[in-house]
Amino acid sequence: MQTIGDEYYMELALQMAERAQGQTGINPVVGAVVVKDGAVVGLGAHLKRGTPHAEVHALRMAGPLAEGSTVYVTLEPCSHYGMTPPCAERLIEDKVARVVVATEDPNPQVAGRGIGLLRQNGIEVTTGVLRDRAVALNRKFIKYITTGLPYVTIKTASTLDGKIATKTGDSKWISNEASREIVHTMRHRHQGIMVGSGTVLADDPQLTTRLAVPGLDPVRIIVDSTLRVPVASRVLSDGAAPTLVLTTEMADRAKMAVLAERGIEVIPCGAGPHVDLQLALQRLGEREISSVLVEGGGRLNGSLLEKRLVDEIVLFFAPKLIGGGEAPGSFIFSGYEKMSEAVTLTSVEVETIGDNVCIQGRPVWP
Ligand code: AOF
Ligand code: ZN
Repeated sequence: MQTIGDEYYMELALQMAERAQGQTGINPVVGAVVVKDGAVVGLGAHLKRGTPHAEVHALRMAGPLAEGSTVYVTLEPCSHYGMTPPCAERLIEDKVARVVVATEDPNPQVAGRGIGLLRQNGIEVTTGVLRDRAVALNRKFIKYITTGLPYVTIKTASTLDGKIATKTGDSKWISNEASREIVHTMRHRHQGIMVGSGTVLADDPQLTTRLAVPGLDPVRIIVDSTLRVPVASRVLSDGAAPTLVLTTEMADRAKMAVLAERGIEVIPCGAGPHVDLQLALQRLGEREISSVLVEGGGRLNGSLLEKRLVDEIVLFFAPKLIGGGEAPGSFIFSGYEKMSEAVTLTSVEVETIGDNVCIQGRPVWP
């Protein structure tokens, strides 16, 4: 049964987990709080894959005070031996009285067994406290652990007339500096960053996390069906972060070898002529890339949208108008005939960032 104070302590556990976003790899972000006789006696968060889980850090801090305590944890305690031993067993050993869980662990190796184990050992378990927030926080983990495919976020920065560059290809800058800061935090929170070959040719971007703190660099993923990106481009030559190139079986073997020599993995995805994007996501998942931020251009965005491979869209709009029939839009694909066929965003959030507007949501197809 939920008691007064449960949301208060779960809130603290969620806040710690939120701060660890981007640094746990394919693992979820998790926070834990140990409360005894009305006082917090232990705090913990899972910080990095292969290191202790949130509950273990918090229980270590609590020491002997863990006995008879209530432990708040944002994800069901694990019941399996992974890179670390099961947290449910540790909670039982430490004789905690009650465990409050925000949401169940969708990992098929756990999936309710952690909660079951606690209950079998006489520990009172309450579930569902601030569940929606806990689920939203681990949306990338949840998709990856249940499908093996990375969570795909498309980010665009466009003018009010939906353009991502002028008719001559100029795009620096469309969104304001504060919006660009947010994008760098988004890079930190994804394991991969994906662009099409056209974007590399037009902008020669670095695709690293530079402006914001903290900042881990995602793996750079270039979608290049014909291997036309020059080896001198920054993503292929600066060594600032690992780079993967997704191409097709039709790609030039000699160029593949040149890239391989430079330590760049080239992954053929399908027979061609275009990269099979569904297969590409599968290949990325196999390499333990559980989230991908797509930063364009319009063709890659359009293809992913048309193939329904997108989990989330974040659009930044700047109060500018540039016109030009040839100026690229943010989603280029053959398009629908009727408004009733339109892709719609749900769970929409709107935020103003100075004079820019950020709209984000989850696409649904009719
Ligand atoms: C918890 N608390 O803090 C986390 C959990 O390889 P391992 O040992 O790190 O196990 C990873 C799995 O454990 C992960 O897929 C998820 O099911 C769970 N993560 N569980 O009780 C934590 N990070
Ligand atoms: Zn665990």
